[in-house]
Amino acid sequence: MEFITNAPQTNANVENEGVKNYDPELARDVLAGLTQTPKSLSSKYFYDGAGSKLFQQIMELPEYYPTRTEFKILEEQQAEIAGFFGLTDFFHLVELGAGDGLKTKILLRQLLHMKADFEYVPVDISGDILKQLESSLQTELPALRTESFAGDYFKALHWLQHNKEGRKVVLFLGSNIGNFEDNGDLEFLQEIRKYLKPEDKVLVGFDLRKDPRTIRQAYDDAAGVTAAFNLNLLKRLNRELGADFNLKQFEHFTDYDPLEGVVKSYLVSKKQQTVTFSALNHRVSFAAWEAIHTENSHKYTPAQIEELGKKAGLKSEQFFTDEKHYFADVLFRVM
Ligand code: AVI
Repeated sequence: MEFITNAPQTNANVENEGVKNYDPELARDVLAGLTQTPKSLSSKYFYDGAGSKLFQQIMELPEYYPTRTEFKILEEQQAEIAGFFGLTDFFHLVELGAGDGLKTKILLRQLLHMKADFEYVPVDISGDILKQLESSLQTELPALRTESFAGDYFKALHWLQHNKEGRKVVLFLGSNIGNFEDNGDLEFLQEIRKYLKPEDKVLVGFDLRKDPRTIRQAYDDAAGVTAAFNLNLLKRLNRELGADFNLKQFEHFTDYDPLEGVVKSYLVSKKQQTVTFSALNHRVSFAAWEAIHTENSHKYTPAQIEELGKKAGLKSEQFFTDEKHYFADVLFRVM
């Protein structure tokens, strides 16, 4: 049996020899994650071009209820939600992780209809997605004032601090808050809170606890799209770091723990194998059935949401939810 991690590699993988310029942050994170026990890879690396497309497909799956449910909440309660933003004076409507803005356009249309004085500031890690969003907004909502920011959330918050004076309403939709590790959800809200003033507001999407089977199915769909989404991470490492993961020798596994309220997703090695990262001169060994943790997806109780807000210095002002109480968009004000 062979247990090699981080061993220098002598024979370059010919197939991927071309990888010269790799993202050093990706390389550092991947090596750190795959040389620790248990192994892990960050879910933030899911979203390359193919991963973003697969996520779009996930959002349309019959089993994946969060997107549909949040869409309905926004559609049915748009006027009330917009009213809570406070429409008497100018504000920046900042959206962290704007993506294709499909859900947000419901609120944007409503705000324009209510003659609100605001500027929309979409933030996303992907500059390409922002360009597409900007051009669709130009055609669909030409009266909208927009300035976007491409970068990670923390850089965006820093940029906002120095470039967008005045009142802010921050949107963090889609239950992205559930994808942090450990106390990352609290730390993230605390970080947002640091940049806010007493008159500012935050609207956050939370996936709520429900029948554990409903939750489990949402992350293990019959068509295998979520499996492809998870496995695409290995494809990305093959392409960007010259790795030689054989995708047939890894499988998607996911489970929901109703006590913890977390869906945990893994890529499991089906046999004992060694993967070579030719661009990094590293090899990583996997035991048979060894798992790489790839994602957490937290589900919340209303009490947990209030407590989370309180710890971050945010008071929950209103829960906007659906009739089955599957999902909640929660409006917080600064305490
Ligand atoms: C982006 N995020 C909120 C999704 C979720 O539900 O945790 C990502 C996802 N992973 C598998 N399916 C969807």
